[in-house]
Amino acid sequence: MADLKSTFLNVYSVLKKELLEDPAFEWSPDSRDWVERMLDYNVPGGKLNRGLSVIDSYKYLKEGKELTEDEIFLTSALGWCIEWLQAYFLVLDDIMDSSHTRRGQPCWFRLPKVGLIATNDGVLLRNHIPRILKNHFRDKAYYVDLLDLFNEVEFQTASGQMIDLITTLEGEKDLSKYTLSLHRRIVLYKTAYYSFYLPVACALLMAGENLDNHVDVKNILVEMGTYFQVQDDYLDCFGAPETIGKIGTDIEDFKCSWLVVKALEICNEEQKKLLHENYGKADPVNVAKVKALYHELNLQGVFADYESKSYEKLIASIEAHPSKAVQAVLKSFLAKIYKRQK
Ligand code: GPP
Ligand code: MG
Ligand code: MG
Ligand code: MG
Repeated sequence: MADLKSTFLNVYSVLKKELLEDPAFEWSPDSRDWVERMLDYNVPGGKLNRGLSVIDSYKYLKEGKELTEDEIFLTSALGWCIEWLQAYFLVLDDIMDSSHTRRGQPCWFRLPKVGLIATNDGVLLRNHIPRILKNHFRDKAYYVDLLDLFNEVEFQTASGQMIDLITTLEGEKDLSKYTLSLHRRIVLYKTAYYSFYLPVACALLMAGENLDNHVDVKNILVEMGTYFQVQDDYLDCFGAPETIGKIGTDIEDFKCSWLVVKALEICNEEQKKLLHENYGKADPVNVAKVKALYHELNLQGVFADYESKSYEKLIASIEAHPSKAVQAVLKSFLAKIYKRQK
């Protein structure tokens, strides 16, 4: 059997072909070329962890039973719906965050031919999800639940993104409101639901489960998602751009990042003054001063400590779960992200 990733990528080609022949639109060569280029640039180039997680989770839920061709195709299609959702979020997030690079290439909106057409491309990417679901899941008993799940999670993510953005302007750069509880609220909504809960919830629906019976799994997954976004915040400053594929902008953007929250918690008055004067400014001189302070405060050590404590807590809550299959899914996810460098 070809490896999972190449099977998954084959399904991408099938889904793309269907979208480029969508009968609800009169396609021209130009429009087809645009959408194809836009999809190839933005959808398949990431780590594909979220998408592949759907297949993995479903396998665990089937307790090792070999999946049928049909099950492999359907779990892959759901995985791709999450990758499409991610592409939609990232295309728009990069505009909102004034980012420069993503997945080792210029952000889509930075291409001279694209610019703000990228906003409409985001809308298209978002619309492709219900079209994929309609093409492949319309007859399933869980179709309505699937649509509802994607809608709920998208709403939570957009709401998280909203608080991520408005905290950077409200009260004109007031660092005193940047606390761990505000940070937690932002990352729970903007990242944890779509990145961690959604893949497993898709697999549970396909396995015929009622999501209301799996609140405990959801709670563990969103904890893991919170840890994942703390890593993202850490890598924004301390990661290698060649490895993470993007250049950090959190300091320039005055983001309520885990790093600035921790810095504020442990700094003295003089250091706090330096933060107030330099955080949230685009000038590289200001950014360098903030980074130097992060080093002085040993935020790398503080993060390493957070990382091992989070790991232990997560393992303990996973092991408290009654189902061995669920434990296996959750542990495999955690292993994929623990101490990640990208
Ligand atoms: C990640 O934040 C959050 C998202 C990508 C959700 C965006 C949601 C929208 C509704 C557009 P981030 O800005 O820290 O991610 P990155 O570091 O990858 O830019
Ligand atoms: Mg961003
Ligand atoms: Mg952002
Ligand atoms: Mg980030």
